[in-house]
Amino acid sequence: MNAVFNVFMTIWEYFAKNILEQPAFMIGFIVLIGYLLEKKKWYEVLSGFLKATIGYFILTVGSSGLVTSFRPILVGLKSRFHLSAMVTDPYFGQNAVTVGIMKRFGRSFADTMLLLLFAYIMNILLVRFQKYTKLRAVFTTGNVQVQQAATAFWLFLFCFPQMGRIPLLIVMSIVLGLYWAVGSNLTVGITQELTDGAGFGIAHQQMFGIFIFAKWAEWMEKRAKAKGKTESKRLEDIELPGWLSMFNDNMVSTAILMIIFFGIILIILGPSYLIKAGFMKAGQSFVFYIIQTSLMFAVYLAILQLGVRTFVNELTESFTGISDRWLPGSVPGIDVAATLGFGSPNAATIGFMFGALGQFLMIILLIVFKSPTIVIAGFIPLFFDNAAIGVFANNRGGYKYAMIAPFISGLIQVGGSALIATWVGMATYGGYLGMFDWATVWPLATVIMKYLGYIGIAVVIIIFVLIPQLEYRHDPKGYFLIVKDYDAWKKMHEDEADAAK
Ligand code: ASC
Repeated sequence: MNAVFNVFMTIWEYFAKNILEQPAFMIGFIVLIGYLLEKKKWYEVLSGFLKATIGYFILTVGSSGLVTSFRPILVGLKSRFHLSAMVTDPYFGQNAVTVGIMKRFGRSFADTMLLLLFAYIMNILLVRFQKYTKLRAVFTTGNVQVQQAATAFWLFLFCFPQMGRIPLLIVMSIVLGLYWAVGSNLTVGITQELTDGAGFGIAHQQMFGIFIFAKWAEWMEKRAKAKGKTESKRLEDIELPGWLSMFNDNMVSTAILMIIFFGIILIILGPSYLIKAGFMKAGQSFVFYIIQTSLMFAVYLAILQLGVRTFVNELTESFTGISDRWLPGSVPGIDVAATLGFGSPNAATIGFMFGALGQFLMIILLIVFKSPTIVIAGFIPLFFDNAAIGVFANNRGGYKYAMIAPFISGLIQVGGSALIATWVGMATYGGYLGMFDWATVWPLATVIMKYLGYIGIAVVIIIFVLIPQLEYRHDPKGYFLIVKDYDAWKKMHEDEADAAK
């Protein structure tokens, strides 16, 4: 029995490490299976697999290029000024768990693979029994799930330090599995509208955040219109006149904004630090170093968007194979970076900038009010959360919300992360995940579980289970139609709007 289990686990670990935690292959294989189920010719299946995998890898080149170029610059502020501060970044957070969990709780977390297995089974079952659960999205970003499992492990141990290995694994599989399914499901409708029916949802770390800000922007704009105020145009509909017209071009506007933004940070760091820390070569012109570094932002953003364009069509076409046969009414949840290929490209840049303003303001407040934990803004939460929130808020409310929503998000990301990481003791180990949901939803769940104990676990589960039910109630006719047949949904929506006139 044990031997069978061991063989099974070896196979699963191979699969998890090489495919689940490599979303490019995960998406590639989903496309492959989808086309096989659609009985496409072998060469169409092969080219679909290759295009989807290559496209996703291109997206990764863009997103990891951004991270590896700009994360050290922000973290540089910490070493330049010898600050003892916590970096908000998923990888720093994972590292803090790995290092700190033994010291703090005397435990190590070796069950990641089992957790991934249970989570996938749970997610697929929740979608399979969609008639009851009303859940429509399957998470495919295993790399992110591993980071979240690490942080969740710490939060659960903080609430239930005595809980044994197996009960903890079970509770975590249920609660995390629900968070993945429910969070991803929340993004399905708004992502379908943003992408004009590309057929995916978001499987990442700010799903609740995106939903809340998207709905808030929409609601604010509706209210303003009802009061007869002038509408807040979408960024893509604004034509700037005269010299400002250069900002109509996404590459140009990104480049100029980033030269200002990173220019200021690089000047604060100063050439002698940059040379000592290995960023800049001795003898290199500081001015050209700033320009080149900042332009790379626009370069990586363009690569990221090319990646999205390369794989999205394959995914859209092939997934009907899977949803027709195995998982009716479902879509895959994918990396949030994919949404940056849609809507207004300028919204991503603006979201990032205003998110940074919010984060920096909150960091100043932490310093002024002598917070025990000072935060260094990590690049991943700063960019990926707020760029996406900017894109969605612009799409649903207009340009004003592409600025206000990320600004508020930035304040919350830093404030929420500082509070939770100080309280649960992660701040001591130098990092916290820092993404929007992990500065809001998860701290809230932690408070509930810490104070209500086992009843708290039940409360958290019930809240997660109820969310998709409420969403469904809100729009029973369109809820499944928007994934099953987007064009039909659009027509129904237009007819309803006409009838209301
Ligand atoms: C994350 C994380 C990354 C990035 C990437 C964005 O949360 O761990 O590597 O965001 O997924 O494309």
